[in-house]
Amino acid sequence: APIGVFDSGVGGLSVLQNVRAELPHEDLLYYADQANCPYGERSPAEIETFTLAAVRWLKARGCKLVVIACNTACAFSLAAVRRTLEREGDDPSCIVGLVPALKPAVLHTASRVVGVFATPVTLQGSLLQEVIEKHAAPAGVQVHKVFHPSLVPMVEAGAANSPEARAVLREVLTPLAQAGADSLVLGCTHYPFLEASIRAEFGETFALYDSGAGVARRVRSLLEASDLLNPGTDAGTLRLFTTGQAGVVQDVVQQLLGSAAPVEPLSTRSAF
Ligand code: DGN
Repeated sequence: APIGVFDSGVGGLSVLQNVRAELPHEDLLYYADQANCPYGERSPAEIETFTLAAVRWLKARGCKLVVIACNTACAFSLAAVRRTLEREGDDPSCIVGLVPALKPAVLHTASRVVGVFATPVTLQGSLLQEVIEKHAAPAGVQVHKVFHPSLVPMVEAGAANSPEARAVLREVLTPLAQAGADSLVLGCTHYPFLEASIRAEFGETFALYDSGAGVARRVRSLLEASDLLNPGTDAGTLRLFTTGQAGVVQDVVQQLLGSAAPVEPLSTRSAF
């Protein structure tokens, strides 16, 4: 059975790459909800509806585990999605969520000032608040939250390395550097694709943290614990589906993954 990976768009591919590297023999199904992207400024109720639709679709395609590779979708909705699945008789432990990787940044920062770069929903969400209270506050580490609405659409448009993206990054991250931050948590799964642009503008000013590798290790340990790892030795397959326009998404996927991967259209109605 495959592993399902879900995001509002192509951002979750940054997590998928980590899962693929950790578990190269697993088959993967990727669900990208471009019809509703970006999620960053939507209501928690809307996001929960989209997330449940995606998870149900991936489960209906036989996924043994589903990764919600979207911080925004997890910020308010992760617990609710798990509860709903449980009510429907499904095992909620088959869902893996994620939270901005603030914990390792707090552990390693020398300046004691850390930036979290994510969508407004993620920045206001209860999951990040819990991590701040549990790890940053007791260590006396200052957390600066930063956001810009254009960056997810730019990554979706294949413009992660454009002069426009670099100009936005300069605008958003310069105040952080001035505030003394030495660490930047990429709290949106689209943002690891901006790493080259961040480095081009800021060099080694910030140590960068994202959740991809941690999520991949968690997926491995959950599958091991339930004896669900694929015993085969062939390379796993990858199928990608979008609620948006397959042709457009395919070009961006190729750019981000560095290899051609066909994207199949998915009717939004069939997801409900
Ligand atoms: N990639 C998503 C995240 O990690 O928050 C959100 C992108 C979006 O839809 N704004």
